[in-house]
Amino acid sequence: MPKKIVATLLITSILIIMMACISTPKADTNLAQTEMALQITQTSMVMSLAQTQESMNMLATQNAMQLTQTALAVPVTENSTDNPASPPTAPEQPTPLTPSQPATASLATNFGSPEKWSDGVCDIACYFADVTGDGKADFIAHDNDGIYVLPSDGSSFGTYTNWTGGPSGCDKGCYFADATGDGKADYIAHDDDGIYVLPSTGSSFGQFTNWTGGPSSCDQSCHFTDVTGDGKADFVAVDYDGIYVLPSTGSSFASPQKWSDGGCNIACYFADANGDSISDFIAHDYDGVYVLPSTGNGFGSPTNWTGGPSSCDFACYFADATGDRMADFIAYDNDGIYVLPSTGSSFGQFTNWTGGPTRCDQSCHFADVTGDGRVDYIAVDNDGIYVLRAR
Ligand SMILES: [Ca+2]
Ligand SMILES: [Ca+2]
Ligand SMILES: [Ca+2]
Ligand SMILES: [Ca+2]
Repeated sequence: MPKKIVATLLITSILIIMMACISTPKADTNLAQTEMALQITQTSMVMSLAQTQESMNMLATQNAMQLTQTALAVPVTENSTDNPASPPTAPEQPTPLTPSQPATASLATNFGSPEKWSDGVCDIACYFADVTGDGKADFIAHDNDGIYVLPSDGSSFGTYTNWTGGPSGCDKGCYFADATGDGKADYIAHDDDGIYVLPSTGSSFGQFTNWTGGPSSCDQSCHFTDVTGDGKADFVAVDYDGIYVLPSTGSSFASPQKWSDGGCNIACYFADANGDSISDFIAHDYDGVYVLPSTGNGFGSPTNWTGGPSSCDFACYFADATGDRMADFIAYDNDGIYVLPSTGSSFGQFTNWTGGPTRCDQSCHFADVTGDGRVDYIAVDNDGIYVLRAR
Protein backbone atom coordinates (compact mmCIF):
# COMPACT_ATOMS: atom_id res chain seq x y z
CA MET A 1 0.00 0.00 0.00
CA PRO A 2 1.33 3.44 -0.86
CA LYS A 3 2.82 5.51 2.01
CA LYS A 4 0.41 8.38 1.23
CA ILE A 5 -2.63 6.28 2.23
CA VAL A 6 -0.92 5.03 5.39
CA ALA A 7 -0.19 8.62 6.37
CA THR A 8 -3.79 9.69 5.62
CA LEU A 9 -5.15 6.89 7.80
CA LEU A 10 -2.84 7.88 10.66
CA ILE A 11 -3.81 11.57 10.45
CA THR A 12 -7.52 10.66 10.33
CA SER A 13 -7.12 8.46 13.43
CA ILE A 14 -5.30 11.26 15.34
CA LEU A 15 -8.04 13.75 14.36
CA ILE A 16 -10.68 11.34 15.71
CA ILE A 17 -8.76 11.11 18.99
CA MET A 18 -8.44 14.92 19.23
CA MET A 19 -12.11 15.49 18.42
CA ALA A 20 -13.08 12.91 21.00
CA CYS A 21 -11.01 14.73 23.62
CA ILE A 22 -12.42 18.18 22.78
CA SER A 23 -16.09 17.45 22.25
CA THR A 24 -16.89 15.45 25.44
CA PRO A 25 -16.90 17.12 28.83
CA LYS A 26 -16.72 14.04 31.04
CA ALA A 27 -13.28 12.58 31.76
CA ASP A 28 -14.59 8.97 31.87
CA THR A 29 -16.17 9.32 28.47
CA ASN A 30 -12.99 11.00 27.24
CA LEU A 31 -10.90 8.10 28.41
CA ALA A 32 -13.22 5.51 26.89
CA GLN A 33 -13.31 7.38 23.59
CA THR A 34 -9.54 7.88 23.60
CA GLU A 35 -9.07 4.14 24.12
CA MET A 36 -11.53 3.39 21.33
CA ALA A 37 -9.75 5.86 19.03
CA LEU A 38 -6.40 4.30 19.87
CA GLN A 39 -7.81 0.88 19.05
CA ILE A 40 -9.07 2.23 15.70
CA THR A 41 -5.60 3.71 15.04
CA GLN A 42 -3.92 0.38 15.86
CA THR A 43 -6.38 -1.51 13.68
CA SER A 44 -5.75 0.95 10.81
CA MET A 45 -2.00 0.59 11.23
CA VAL A 46 -2.22 -3.22 11.24
CA MET A 47 -4.44 -3.09 8.16
CA SER A 48 -2.05 -0.66 6.46
CA LEU A 49 0.91 -2.95 7.20
CA ALA A 50 -0.97 -5.98 5.90
CA GLN A 51 -1.91 -4.12 2.73
CA THR A 52 1.66 -2.84 2.25
CA GLN A 53 2.91 -6.42 2.61
CA GLU A 54 0.31 -7.57 0.11
CA SER A 55 1.33 -4.98 -2.48
CA MET A 56 5.01 -5.87 -1.94
CA ASN A 57 4.14 -9.52 -2.55
CA MET A 58 2.32 -8.54 -5.73
CA LEU A 59 5.33 -6.53 -6.91
CA ALA A 60 7.62 -9.52 -6.22
CA THR A 61 5.25 -11.80 -8.16
CA GLN A 62 5.25 -9.36 -11.08
CA ASN A 63 9.06 -9.23 -11.06
CA ALA A 64 9.24 -13.03 -10.99
CA MET A 65 6.81 -13.22 -13.90
CA GLN A 66 8.88 -10.74 -15.90
CA LEU A 67 12.02 -12.81 -15.22
CA THR A 68 10.24 -15.99 -16.30
CA GLN A 69 9.08 -14.29 -19.49
CA THR A 70 12.64 -13.11 -20.21
CA ALA A 71 13.93 -16.65 -19.62
CA LEU A 72 11.25 -18.05 -21.94
CA ALA A 73 12.19 -15.58 -24.66
CA VAL A 74 15.79 -16.89 -24.71
CA PRO A 75 16.05 -19.49 -27.49
CA VAL A 76 16.50 -23.06 -26.31
CA THR A 77 19.43 -24.95 -27.77
CA GLU A 78 19.65 -28.56 -28.76
CA ASN A 79 22.26 -30.91 -30.11
CA SER A 80 22.21 -32.31 -33.55
CA THR A 81 24.18 -34.28 -36.01
CA ASP A 82 22.42 -34.59 -39.29
CA ASN A 83 19.74 -33.74 -37.22
CA PRO A 84 16.85 -31.84 -37.48
CA ALA A 85 15.68 -30.49 -34.34
CA SER A 86 17.97 -27.70 -33.28
CA PRO A 87 16.80 -24.17 -32.79
CA PRO A 88 19.70 -22.09 -31.46
CA THR A 89 19.78 -18.80 -33.35
CA ALA A 90 23.50 -18.13 -33.38
CA PRO A 91 26.56 -20.33 -33.31
CA GLU A 92 28.15 -20.50 -29.90
CA GLN A 93 31.52 -18.79 -29.86
CA PRO A 94 34.23 -21.24 -28.94
CA THR A 95 35.43 -20.35 -25.45
CA PRO A 96 39.12 -20.71 -24.63
CA LEU A 97 39.78 -23.59 -22.26
CA THR A 98 40.86 -22.55 -18.78
CA PRO A 99 41.75 -24.97 -15.96
CA SER A 100 38.40 -24.33 -14.24
CA GLN A 101 36.39 -25.36 -17.29
CA PRO A 102 35.45 -28.95 -18.07
CA ALA A 103 37.17 -30.47 -21.10
CA THR A 104 33.86 -30.56 -22.98
CA ALA A 105 33.94 -26.76 -23.26
CA SER A 106 36.77 -27.06 -25.78
CA LEU A 107 36.51 -28.05 -29.40
CA ALA A 108 37.42 -31.61 -30.34
CA THR A 109 40.62 -32.04 -32.36
CA ASN A 110 40.85 -35.80 -32.99
CA PHE A 111 39.21 -39.20 -32.68
CA GLY A 112 40.23 -41.39 -29.73
CA SER A 113 41.18 -45.05 -29.79
CA PRO A 114 38.61 -47.64 -30.90
CA GLU A 115 36.18 -48.96 -28.26
CA LYS A 116 34.07 -51.99 -29.07
CA TRP A 117 30.48 -51.01 -28.25
CA SER A 118 28.70 -54.07 -29.67
CA ASP A 119 29.42 -57.55 -31.00
CA GLY A 120 26.40 -57.22 -33.27
CA VAL A 121 26.35 -56.95 -37.02
CA CYS A 122 23.45 -56.22 -39.41
CA ASP A 123 21.91 -58.62 -41.96
CA ILE A 124 20.86 -55.80 -44.29
CA ALA A 125 22.33 -52.48 -43.08
CA CYS A 126 23.39 -50.59 -39.95
CA TYR A 127 22.20 -47.08 -39.07
CA PHE A 128 22.91 -44.67 -36.23
CA ALA A 129 20.26 -42.13 -35.14
CA ASP A 130 18.67 -41.04 -31.87
CA VAL A 131 15.38 -42.94 -31.90
CA THR A 132 14.93 -42.89 -28.11
CA GLY A 133 15.20 -39.09 -27.87
CA ASP A 134 17.87 -38.81 -25.14
CA GLY A 135 20.43 -36.97 -27.32
CA LYS A 136 22.58 -40.05 -27.94
CA ALA A 137 22.48 -41.74 -31.34
CA ASP A 138 21.37 -45.37 -31.05
CA PHE A 139 22.46 -48.40 -33.06
CA ILE A 140 19.77 -49.52 -35.52
CA ALA A 141 20.28 -52.92 -37.10
CA HIS A 142 18.17 -53.73 -40.13
CA ASP A 143 17.93 -57.50 -40.00
CA ASN A 144 16.00 -60.03 -42.05
CA ASP A 145 13.33 -60.42 -39.35
CA GLY A 146 12.88 -56.77 -38.42
CA ILE A 147 14.50 -53.51 -37.41
CA TYR A 148 16.32 -53.84 -34.10
CA VAL A 149 17.31 -50.94 -31.84
CA LEU A 150 20.23 -51.11 -29.38
CA PRO A 151 20.05 -47.85 -27.39
CA SER A 152 23.28 -46.00 -26.60
CA ASP A 153 23.99 -45.49 -22.90
CA GLY A 154 26.96 -43.23 -23.71
CA SER A 155 29.58 -45.98 -23.49
CA SER A 156 27.99 -49.02 -25.15
CA PHE A 157 24.95 -50.18 -27.09
CA GLY A 158 22.41 -51.94 -24.87
CA THR A 159 20.22 -54.96 -25.47
CA TYR A 160 18.45 -55.22 -28.79
CA THR A 161 14.69 -55.06 -29.30
CA ASN A 162 12.73 -55.60 -32.49
CA TRP A 163 11.01 -52.23 -33.02
CA THR A 164 8.98 -53.33 -36.06
CA GLY A 165 7.72 -56.58 -34.54
CA GLY A 166 8.45 -58.45 -37.77
CA PRO A 167 10.23 -58.16 -41.10
CA SER A 168 10.25 -54.70 -42.68
CA GLY A 169 11.78 -53.56 -45.93
CA CYS A 170 12.13 -50.45 -48.04
CA ASP A 171 11.84 -50.76 -51.83
CA LYS A 172 13.99 -47.71 -52.54
CA GLY A 173 15.70 -46.85 -49.26
CA CYS A 174 15.36 -46.75 -45.47
CA TYR A 175 16.05 -43.54 -43.53
CA PHE A 176 15.96 -42.50 -39.88
CA ALA A 177 15.19 -38.83 -39.21
CA ASP A 178 12.79 -36.89 -36.99
CA ALA A 179 9.96 -36.06 -39.41
CA THR A 180 7.36 -35.53 -36.65
CA GLY A 181 9.50 -33.05 -34.70
CA ASP A 182 9.31 -34.63 -31.23
CA GLY A 183 13.08 -35.17 -30.87
CA LYS A 184 12.97 -38.88 -31.72
CA ALA A 185 14.15 -40.08 -35.13
CA ASP A 186 11.38 -41.84 -37.05
CA TYR A 187 11.64 -44.72 -39.49
CA ILE A 188 11.11 -43.50 -43.06
CA ALA A 189 10.56 -46.21 -45.67
CA HIS A 190 10.77 -45.16 -49.32
CA ASP A 191 8.55 -47.64 -51.14
CA ASP A 192 7.34 -47.88 -54.73
CA ASP A 193 3.92 -46.48 -53.81
CA GLY A 194 5.07 -43.64 -51.58
CA ILE A 195 7.13 -42.53 -48.62
CA TYR A 196 5.94 -44.12 -45.40
CA VAL A 197 6.72 -42.71 -41.97
CA LEU A 198 6.57 -44.89 -38.86
CA PRO A 199 6.94 -42.48 -35.92
CA SER A 200 9.17 -43.52 -33.05
CA THR A 201 7.31 -43.97 -29.77
CA GLY A 202 10.65 -44.10 -27.94
CA SER A 203 10.45 -47.90 -27.67
CA SER A 204 9.03 -49.00 -31.04
CA PHE A 205 8.08 -47.73 -34.48
CA GLY A 206 4.36 -46.95 -34.58
CA GLN A 207 1.70 -47.17 -37.27
CA PHE A 208 2.92 -46.44 -40.81
CA THR A 209 1.30 -43.75 -42.94
CA ASN A 210 1.95 -42.79 -46.55
CA TRP A 211 3.19 -39.20 -46.18
CA THR A 212 3.31 -38.50 -49.94
CA GLY A 213 -0.11 -40.02 -50.67
CA GLY A 214 1.26 -41.73 -53.78
CA PRO A 215 4.48 -42.69 -55.55
CA SER A 216 7.39 -40.28 -55.19
CA SER A 217 10.94 -40.49 -56.44
CA CYS A 218 14.22 -38.62 -56.60
CA ASP A 219 16.20 -38.62 -59.87
CA GLN A 220 19.55 -38.55 -58.09
CA SER A 221 19.16 -38.79 -54.32
CA CYS A 222 16.58 -38.42 -51.52
CA HIS A 223 17.36 -36.68 -48.23
CA PHE A 224 15.46 -36.18 -44.99
CA THR A 225 16.68 -33.19 -43.01
CA ASP A 226 15.23 -29.94 -41.63
CA VAL A 227 15.78 -27.21 -44.23
CA THR A 228 12.83 -25.07 -43.09
CA GLY A 229 14.03 -24.68 -39.49
CA ASP A 230 10.93 -25.88 -37.64
CA GLY A 231 12.59 -28.96 -36.16
CA LYS A 232 10.83 -31.40 -38.49
CA ALA A 233 12.88 -33.24 -41.10
CA ASP A 234 11.69 -32.32 -44.59
CA PHE A 235 11.88 -34.43 -47.73
CA VAL A 236 14.51 -33.05 -50.10
CA ALA A 237 14.64 -34.52 -53.61
CA VAL A 238 17.69 -33.99 -55.80
CA ASP A 239 16.31 -34.13 -59.33
CA TYR A 240 18.00 -33.57 -62.69
CA ASP A 241 16.54 -30.08 -62.99
CA GLY A 242 17.18 -28.87 -59.43
CA ILE A 243 16.47 -29.34 -55.74
CA TYR A 244 12.88 -29.79 -54.56
CA VAL A 245 11.74 -29.45 -50.94
CA LEU A 246 8.56 -31.07 -49.59
CA PRO A 247 8.24 -29.56 -46.10
CA SER A 248 7.11 -31.82 -43.27
CA THR A 249 3.82 -30.77 -41.70
CA GLY A 250 4.42 -33.23 -38.85
CA SER A 251 2.04 -35.78 -40.37
CA SER A 252 2.69 -35.54 -44.14
CA PHE A 253 5.01 -34.02 -46.73
CA ALA A 254 3.53 -30.91 -48.38
CA SER A 255 3.68 -30.25 -52.13
CA PRO A 256 7.10 -29.84 -53.74
CA GLN A 257 8.74 -26.40 -53.85
CA LYS A 258 11.69 -25.82 -56.16
CA TRP A 259 14.43 -24.31 -54.02
CA SER A 260 17.33 -24.40 -56.50
CA ASP A 261 17.94 -24.86 -60.22
CA GLY A 262 21.43 -26.11 -59.45
CA GLY A 263 22.81 -29.60 -59.22
CA CYS A 264 26.10 -31.08 -58.02
CA ASN A 265 28.94 -32.34 -60.26
CA ILE A 266 29.98 -34.97 -57.71
CA ALA A 267 27.34 -35.21 -54.96
CA CYS A 268 24.80 -33.15 -53.01
CA TYR A 269 24.67 -33.00 -49.21
CA PHE A 270 22.45 -31.25 -46.68
CA ALA A 271 23.80 -30.23 -43.26
CA ASP A 272 23.92 -27.09 -41.12
CA ALA A 273 27.30 -25.65 -42.10
CA ASN A 274 26.78 -22.12 -40.73
CA GLY A 275 25.33 -23.04 -37.34
CA ASP A 276 21.84 -21.51 -37.46
CA SER A 277 20.21 -24.94 -36.94
CA ILE A 278 18.83 -25.05 -40.46
CA SER A 279 20.32 -27.55 -42.90
CA ASP A 280 22.13 -25.93 -45.82
CA PHE A 281 22.67 -27.18 -49.35
CA ILE A 282 26.27 -28.36 -49.87
CA ALA A 283 27.23 -28.99 -53.50
CA HIS A 284 30.41 -30.95 -54.13
CA ASP A 285 31.55 -29.72 -57.52
CA TYR A 286 34.71 -30.30 -59.56
CA ASP A 287 36.19 -26.95 -58.54
CA GLY A 288 35.29 -27.03 -54.85
CA VAL A 289 32.69 -27.54 -52.16
CA TYR A 290 29.97 -24.90 -52.38
CA VAL A 291 27.62 -23.97 -49.54
CA LEU A 292 24.21 -22.45 -50.23
CA PRO A 293 22.80 -21.48 -46.82
CA SER A 294 19.11 -22.15 -46.25
CA THR A 295 17.00 -19.12 -45.41
CA GLY A 296 14.17 -21.39 -44.23
CA ASN A 297 12.29 -21.01 -47.50
CA GLY A 298 15.04 -21.13 -50.10
CA PHE A 299 18.77 -21.58 -50.62
CA GLY A 300 21.00 -18.48 -50.77
CA SER A 301 23.81 -17.83 -53.22
CA PRO A 302 26.68 -20.34 -53.51
CA THR A 303 30.11 -19.72 -51.98
CA ASN A 304 33.13 -21.95 -52.57
CA TRP A 305 34.05 -22.94 -49.00
CA THR A 306 37.21 -24.88 -49.99
CA GLY A 307 38.53 -22.20 -52.35
CA GLY A 308 39.53 -24.84 -54.88
CA PRO A 309 39.06 -28.49 -55.83
CA SER A 310 38.73 -30.93 -52.95
CA SER A 311 38.10 -34.65 -52.98
CA CYS A 312 37.73 -37.66 -50.69
CA ASP A 313 39.41 -40.98 -51.55
CA PHE A 314 36.56 -43.06 -50.11
CA ALA A 315 33.72 -40.78 -49.03
CA CYS A 316 32.85 -37.26 -47.89
CA TYR A 317 30.69 -36.46 -44.86
CA PHE A 318 29.34 -33.23 -43.39
CA ALA A 319 28.67 -33.26 -39.64
CA ASP A 320 29.76 -31.34 -36.53
CA ALA A 321 32.83 -33.14 -35.18
CA THR A 322 34.35 -30.19 -33.30
CA GLY A 323 31.28 -29.33 -31.21
CA ASP A 324 30.43 -25.73 -32.17
CA ARG A 325 27.16 -26.71 -33.93
CA MET A 326 28.57 -26.01 -37.41
CA ALA A 327 28.87 -29.06 -39.64
CA ASP A 328 32.47 -29.73 -40.64
CA PHE A 329 33.82 -31.31 -43.82
CA ILE A 330 34.99 -34.85 -43.03
CA ALA A 331 37.07 -36.57 -45.71
CA TYR A 332 37.67 -40.32 -45.50
CA ASP A 333 40.99 -40.72 -47.30
CA ASN A 334 43.54 -43.50 -47.87
CA ASP A 335 45.78 -42.23 -45.10
CA GLY A 336 43.18 -41.30 -42.49
CA ILE A 337 40.08 -39.33 -41.68
CA TYR A 338 40.61 -35.62 -42.20
CA VAL A 339 38.43 -32.92 -40.63
CA LEU A 340 38.17 -29.42 -42.08
CA PRO A 341 36.31 -27.44 -39.40
CA SER A 342 33.61 -25.04 -40.50
CA THR A 343 34.34 -21.42 -39.65
CA GLY A 344 30.74 -20.49 -40.51
CA SER A 345 31.79 -19.16 -43.91
CA SER A 346 34.47 -21.59 -45.09
CA PHE A 347 36.08 -24.95 -44.31
CA GLY A 348 39.33 -24.33 -42.43
CA GLN A 349 42.66 -26.11 -42.23
CA PHE A 350 42.52 -29.90 -42.59
CA THR A 351 43.93 -32.19 -39.91
CA ASN A 352 44.24 -35.98 -39.85
CA TRP A 353 42.00 -36.91 -36.88
CA THR A 354 42.99 -40.61 -36.88
CA GLY A 355 46.72 -39.97 -37.18
CA GLY A 356 47.05 -42.67 -39.83
CA PRO A 357 45.13 -44.96 -42.15
CA THR A 358 41.87 -46.38 -40.89
CA ARG A 359 39.32 -48.71 -42.47
CA CYS A 360 35.74 -49.73 -41.83
CA ASP A 361 35.13 -53.35 -42.93
CA GLN A 362 31.50 -52.68 -43.85
CA SER A 363 30.63 -49.01 -43.40
CA CYS A 364 31.75 -45.80 -41.68
CA HIS A 365 29.34 -43.49 -39.86
CA PHE A 366 29.52 -40.18 -38.05
CA ALA A 367 26.91 -39.72 -35.31
CA ASP A 368 26.95 -38.44 -31.73
CA VAL A 369 26.63 -41.67 -29.73
CA THR A 370 28.09 -40.15 -26.55
CA GLY A 371 25.69 -37.19 -26.44
CA ASP A 372 28.30 -34.42 -26.01
CA GLY A 373 27.32 -32.53 -29.18
CA ARG A 374 30.16 -33.85 -31.36
CA VAL A 375 29.79 -36.63 -33.89
CA ASP A 376 31.89 -39.69 -33.13
CA TYR A 377 33.46 -41.93 -35.71
CA ILE A 378 31.71 -45.31 -35.90
CA ALA A 379 33.23 -48.21 -37.78
CA VAL A 380 31.01 -51.15 -38.67
CA ASP A 381 33.47 -54.02 -38.83
CA ASN A 382 32.94 -57.71 -39.52
CA ASP A 383 33.18 -58.55 -35.81
CA GLY A 384 31.14 -55.71 -34.33
CA ILE A 385 30.73 -51.97 -33.91
CA TYR A 386 33.65 -49.77 -32.89
CA VAL A 387 33.35 -46.19 -31.63
CA LEU A 388 36.18 -43.64 -31.78
CA ARG A 389 35.08 -40.67 -29.71
CA ALA A 390 35.56 -37.11 -30.92
CA ARG A 391 37.66 -35.46 -28.19
CA1 LIG B 1 19.23 -42.45 -27.94
CA1 LIG C 1 9.84 -38.25 -34.33
CA1 LIG D 1 11.21 -28.73 -41.52
CA1 LIG E 1 22.35 -23.40 -41.80
